[in-house]
Amino acid sequence: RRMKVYFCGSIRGGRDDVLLYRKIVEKLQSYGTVLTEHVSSTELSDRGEDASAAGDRAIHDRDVDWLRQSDVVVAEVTQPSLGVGYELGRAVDMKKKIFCLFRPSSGRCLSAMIRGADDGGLFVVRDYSEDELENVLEETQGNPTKT
Ligand code: 6K6
Repeated sequence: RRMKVYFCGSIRGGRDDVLLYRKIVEKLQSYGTVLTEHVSSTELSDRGEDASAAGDRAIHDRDVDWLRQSDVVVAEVTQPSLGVGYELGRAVDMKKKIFCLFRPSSGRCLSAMIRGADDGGLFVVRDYSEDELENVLEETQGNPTKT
């Protein structure tokens, strides 16, 4: 069975990093099924709207359901997003394996509630720069399950 990856990235929190999300999702797709491909859609604005205007409750319920089904959660947390923070909190409660990727070069300081959640086990925060992306994503594959 192919591994299911839940990718988190900012939508209404701001779309500045969408091209990076695209690269991450493309790489993750070589490891397994990415349930949340739309997060990296360049069609999706920061209002989180595209042609399929699903209501917010439907989005929330579907995403929580996907989160439950996922084997691993990968979040790009440089652009602050309430939705991503919420997903990570829910994922901790579900005891999922979580990788948070943060770029210090942004000049931002990551929330203590994310940085401080790193337990060196299920929840890992990884600082990286864009040129390290490939290697960092490989680290999210505990045991290589490449296609
Ligand atoms: C409709 C069709 C495609 O996208 C939409 C509308 N918006 C969302 N669709 C799916 N997931 C969403 C949507 N808005 C937020 N999320 C989830 O929350 C994603 O999984 C992101 O990781 C996260 C972003 O939260 P905000 O607070 O930055 O929007």
